[in-house]
Amino acid sequence: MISTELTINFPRLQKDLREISAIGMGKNRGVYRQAFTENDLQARNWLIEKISEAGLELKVDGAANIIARYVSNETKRPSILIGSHIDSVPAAGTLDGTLGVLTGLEVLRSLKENNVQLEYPVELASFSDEEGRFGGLFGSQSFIGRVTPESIHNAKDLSGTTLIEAMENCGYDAMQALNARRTPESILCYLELHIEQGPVLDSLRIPLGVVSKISGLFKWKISLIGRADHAGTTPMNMRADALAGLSEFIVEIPRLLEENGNENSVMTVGKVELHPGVANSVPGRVEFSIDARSTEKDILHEMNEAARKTLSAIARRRKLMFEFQILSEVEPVDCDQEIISTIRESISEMNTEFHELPSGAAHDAQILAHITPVGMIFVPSKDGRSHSPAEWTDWDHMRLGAEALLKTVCKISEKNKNKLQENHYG
Ligand code: HGY
Ligand code: MN
Ligand code: MN
Repeated sequence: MISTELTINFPRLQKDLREISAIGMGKNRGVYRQAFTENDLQARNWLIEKISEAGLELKVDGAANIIARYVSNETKRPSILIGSHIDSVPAAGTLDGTLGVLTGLEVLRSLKENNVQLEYPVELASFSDEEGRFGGLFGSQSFIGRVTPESIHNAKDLSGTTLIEAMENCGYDAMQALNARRTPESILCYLELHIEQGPVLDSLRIPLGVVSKISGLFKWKISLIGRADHAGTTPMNMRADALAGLSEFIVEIPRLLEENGNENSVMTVGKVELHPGVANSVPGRVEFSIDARSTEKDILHEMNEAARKTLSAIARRRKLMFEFQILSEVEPVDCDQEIISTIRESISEMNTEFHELPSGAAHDAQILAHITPVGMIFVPSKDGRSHSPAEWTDWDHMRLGAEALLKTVCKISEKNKNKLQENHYG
């Protein structure tokens, strides 16, 4: 039986967070740790050093996922896997992904320092490029064997840098990602602690969240192509103005979601580039991103169809062409009911309030869900802010989240031990 006094070393977690937050901290206190950049590499090296210092087994797989492992009894049993990411979007906060990796590291260190005897190894994975500089969830997709030589070869960021080049600059061979696949039998289940990145827990003043389902998404890069013309001499009715086309599409988004989405549906145009992009030329070409999300697979499909139809109707009416590139498509998933109830039990034993809610953000957990049962613990985001330097979570909520993660790992080991014994006598 595992001692109820078992706890994490919170001051150490705070110190870790302060240290890694300084890596890639740029202007206006934003974090710039995009995947396979110099800053990401520095953070990777920092994490590798922490894992080695803790005396945990360390591995960097073919997709450059950093993996730590704690084994109490030499067993060939599958691992309880904890994961998240330390790469960030540009001008990010300090917690998105990183808090999940650091609390996972703290769980493994606490288990090891207290020589806790579990029935299963416990692993921590810091997955590469979760944020999708090169499409999305590259590290966890490789971990479950969903990358191909073609998908690796074609992956590039919005400025045209290829994944192969970026990984090579960091000393990795991208094609080795083909060797990162882990068999489903080697993983018992997957847990991820993450900031909510939305306003629900903060507005309810509830310290912890248990995730019921994780939104799916599609992410496109679109080019609308009209004709660059003189801004002074071209009559309005003779223009093929690409930006006017995009502007009309953006105005259509609320109607498109009302007709085809549900209360969890969102659609965002987050990046726009104009060509030639000067005041006295009619925009002949506009390149932009569409990021659309829903918790329901069929609704996401409706949104996808509706967006395509709306774009082609606008292009036709305005004499524009449009090119289309799918950057990423990720299915929505349900979290595992047994893990959900184990997380609920753990938090209840801590006499702490929690709320069950869906995740609007994508997470590595929804990739792992294709090979193993998954569960997620949320901590509140102040004012619901994320992907911004305003991102923050109360220290006490971080501590509660880490304690809940540790408790859940021990509970899962206990529950499955009994299951194993049942199987043994079954
Ligand atoms: O985009 C997302 O939902 C996540 O932050 N990668
Ligand atoms: Mn994240
Ligand atoms: Mn993110």
